[in-house]
Amino acid sequence: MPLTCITGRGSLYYPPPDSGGGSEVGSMVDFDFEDDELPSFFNTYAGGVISTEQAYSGTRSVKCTAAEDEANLDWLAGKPLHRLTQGDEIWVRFRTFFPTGYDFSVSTSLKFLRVDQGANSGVNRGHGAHIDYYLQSANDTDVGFWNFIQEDIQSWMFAGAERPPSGIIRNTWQTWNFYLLLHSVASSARVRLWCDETLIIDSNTRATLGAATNEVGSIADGNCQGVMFMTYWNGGSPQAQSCYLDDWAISTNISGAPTATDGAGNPWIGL
Ligand SMILES: [Ca+2]
Repeated sequence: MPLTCITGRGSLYYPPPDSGGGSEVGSMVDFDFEDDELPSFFNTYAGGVISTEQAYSGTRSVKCTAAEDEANLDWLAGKPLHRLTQGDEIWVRFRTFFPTGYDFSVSTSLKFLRVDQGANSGVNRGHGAHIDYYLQSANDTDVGFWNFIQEDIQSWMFAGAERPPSGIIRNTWQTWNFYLLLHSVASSARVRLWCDETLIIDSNTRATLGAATNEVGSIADGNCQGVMFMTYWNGGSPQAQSCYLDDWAISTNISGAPTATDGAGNPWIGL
């Protein structure tokens, strides 16, 4: 299997889906959103528009807008070229800009940084329950806390004051990295989340797959949702508002693990 990294940086290029015949090319994607249209990687939900209002790299980013009371955001989700199964790993990196006044108020949890996983056959292949970081207890001034849930298990990783601070700063570009080691046994799974250079969550207390045979689906799987930024706002956005995203990169163990490491030696895509 070739360990080819496909980069879409600065272009719309993204290879066609593999035929499932074992000739998968890599799933490394790296988008700086400097073109006129969203890359075709965002094949599940392409919500968002290219904007020059804010940028981390170059002069453009993706502007993601919620209307007041809008819950179903459908912002930026894409299916990888190949399926990921038990023992596989995925790294994601992107940058966000939440303007001054951005109101995170939500009825329960704001669903953030999601990956869809599910059964390995049928129309719902790779689609079943989400692997989620949720933002909780945030509002018009507070930036709240992170929590984690793999929805097949319905058990929060953190409770009450144990939840790690979100670290969100309004009106500032921030870089988020997350890592998942996919496994149905908690002690063999791993979840990590970084805000800029800070490792906020590092845990193997929750399984990341609902069953040993579950998969993160590929572009060949009709109902799977893939890797998502923000897709649903419980109770709806409290106001009409926009945020911005730039420099989205995804790598897997199949395309090749990132060679960069954080200060503790953990592989990550990096800043
Ligand atoms: Ca850019």
